Amino acid sequence: MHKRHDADSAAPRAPRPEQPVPSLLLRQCESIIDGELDHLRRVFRALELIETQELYREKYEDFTAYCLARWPRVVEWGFHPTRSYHKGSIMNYPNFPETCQSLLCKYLTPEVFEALKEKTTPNGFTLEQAIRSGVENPDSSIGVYAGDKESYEVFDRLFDPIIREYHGFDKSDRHQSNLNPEDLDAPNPDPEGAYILSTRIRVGRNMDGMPLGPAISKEERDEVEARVVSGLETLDGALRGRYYPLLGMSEAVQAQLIEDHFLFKEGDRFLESAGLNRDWPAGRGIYHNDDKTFLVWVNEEDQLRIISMQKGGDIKEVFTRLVEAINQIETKVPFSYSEHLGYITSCPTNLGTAMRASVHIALPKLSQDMERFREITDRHHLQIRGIHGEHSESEGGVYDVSNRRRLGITEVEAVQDMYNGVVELIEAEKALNA
Ligand code: ADP
Ligand code: IOM
Repeated sequence: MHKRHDADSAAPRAPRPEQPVPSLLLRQCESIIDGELDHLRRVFRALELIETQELYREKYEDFTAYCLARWPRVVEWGFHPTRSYHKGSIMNYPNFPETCQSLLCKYLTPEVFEALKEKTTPNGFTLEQAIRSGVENPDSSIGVYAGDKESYEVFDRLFDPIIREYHGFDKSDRHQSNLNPEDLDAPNPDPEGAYILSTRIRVGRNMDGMPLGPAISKEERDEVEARVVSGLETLDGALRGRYYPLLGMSEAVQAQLIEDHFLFKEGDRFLESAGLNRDWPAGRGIYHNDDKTFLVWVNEEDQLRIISMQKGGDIKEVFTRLVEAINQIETKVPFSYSEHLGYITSCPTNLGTAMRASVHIALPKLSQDMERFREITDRHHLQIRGIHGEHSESEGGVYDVSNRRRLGITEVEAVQDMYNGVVELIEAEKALNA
């Protein structure tokens, strides 16, 4: 039951904010679910937060526009001037800051927004959920997530141009796969180990028939974990290992695994806004062999991240181990796949091969001329990251260089892109040292 509250009727049933809530704000608060104290508390917390900001007066036309752009979740909490609590159907067009460079800002035009704002997938995933990460984090590179396979069709007017720009892949194109290591031409580009510190190749996978991370329920996530772990426990040879759930892992062990680049970090704000950190840490964990050359992340951005990594630049050995792992795991766990989009992932950048092949490479001279560095990486369709993963910085002239495209090219081509670019980067660095 929905009921309107004013300051006096609401106050005795919830802790009073330290400052009185301005009447302007209260007038906006038309729908608070009756009898739900927690709900009411959250609304007041939001009011307090907003009250301290006062920024909306300068930048936003009205208070609602400000709230919707800044805290889309406020809407879920029942805070909206004209409509009752109804998850997902009440958004206004977000106010992106002028500095926003994400593909969401670029392609979520008011027309696309109007066409999609009331749509939901069969799992109940909404546009508001899909774009929340990019709205709350305007520094996202993409800013949009799928909650299920159907999101890519239901919200195609948003996803298609993003996919086209990121991967160079059109609606009429068809994805292709080649996981044959024999087709990869990649002799170690740095046998002396002067430049490449380590090589890592990963693929993302999600279980067929399950919602993706942003829309999955706790029960479903736990079921994914159980089914994946029971599959992993049958692996043998070099892939044999153990599963370490995050629940119960000591903080020290977790921190060391992250520091050593084996485990995903905690509290990522982009994933948080996408709904990917719900119920943390339950259902998450890492499987690895003794040498930590083969690892599987469970229920991070994707339900599985299958990873092969080792010190040095033997890219072919890393790829061969990964292919062996993928082939074994897919006989145990059915993966979500589409003829058009390849492997289905929660972020559109990972569709297709879902493969990111990277080296940690020391380029202290070349990186002093980032324009030249980028000219080489762009020509080979590569991306530059810092050494603690996406959204991190370089340290000591060491960078993470990886293939950027993943859809519409085969796995072999993705790794070949990385290899060819790395060879040229090493040549450029060598020339600067001569
Ligand atoms: P993903 O590749 O899974 O999308 P990130 O970019 O967040 O994710 O990287 C995950 C982790 O993998 C980070 O700790 C990062 O430093 C590490 N990593 C990536 N590439 C390499 C590499 N070539 N060698 C060692 N660690 C790497
Ligand atoms: N894959 C995802 N973490 N990323 C592209 C986030 C972003 O939009 O910046």
